[in-house]
Amino acid sequence: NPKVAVVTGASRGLGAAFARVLAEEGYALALGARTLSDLERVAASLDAPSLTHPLDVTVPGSVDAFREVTLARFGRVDALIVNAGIGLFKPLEAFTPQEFEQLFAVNVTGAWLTVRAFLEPLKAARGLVVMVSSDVSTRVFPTGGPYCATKFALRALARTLQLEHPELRVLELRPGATDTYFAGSEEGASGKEAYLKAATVAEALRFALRLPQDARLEELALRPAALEPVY
Ligand code: NJP
Repeated sequence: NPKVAVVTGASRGLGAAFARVLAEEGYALALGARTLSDLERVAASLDAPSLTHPLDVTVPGSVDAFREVTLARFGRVDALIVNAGIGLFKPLEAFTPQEFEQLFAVNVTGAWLTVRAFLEPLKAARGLVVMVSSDVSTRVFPTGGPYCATKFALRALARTLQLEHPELRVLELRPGATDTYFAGSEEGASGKEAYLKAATVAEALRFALRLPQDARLEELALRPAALEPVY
């Protein structure tokens, strides 16, 4: 039986690129996002056994249903890619309470609900959990306050998960600016020529998958080589 990987936010952008690398590495795939038609297009482009299921990570029942169909089809989970996330950037006082809460609902609560749902099968497989955070999980910038706060929080969750479940391997994957549909953008839109390609970030996942299992790869940060470094 092939190893099984679960990817949230797999319908486009980084999640679709992670799915491609996982398929190439021989994993069967459970792909979730809200837009089923986009998910199905991704799945059809992959040479791997896969299931697609509508998933809203902010809704506990939706996350649990995704877990149930995954286990019913594949019976195990070896890797969980906690990738679904949104971005919104403006000065602190310009956020509405709804916008502020939605960022945390998807990026933080959604990540926690996802990990919680898949924890038992992951532990049984001594599996890999990849938390897709950001290069801004340890720094901030104007207009980025709420988004950075969600990624600081995700880093805290990743590390707590590792402490509480040492049989897992928890990787915090930290991409810098990447050319996706993030924050209302379009893949390939002008102005993002210097950004990382999603496929490049996915090579970091491939490295983590191939690394001998005596290592716990805790963190990987990537920044676009064409942009000035920032720390
Ligand atoms: O963004 P995008 P990325 N429940 O918009 C899904 C982080 N990151 O690939 O639900 C379930 O192309 C959405 O699908 P749909 C970022 O914070 C990025 O760049 O159908 N899924 C789509 O598949 C995020 O954690 C950059 O709308 C939900 C996917 O999420 C991760 O990378 C830099 C959902 C988003 O695809 C992937 O983002 C960085 C929900 N409630 C970190 N809401 C960057 N791009 O520059 C959305 O540091 N999705």
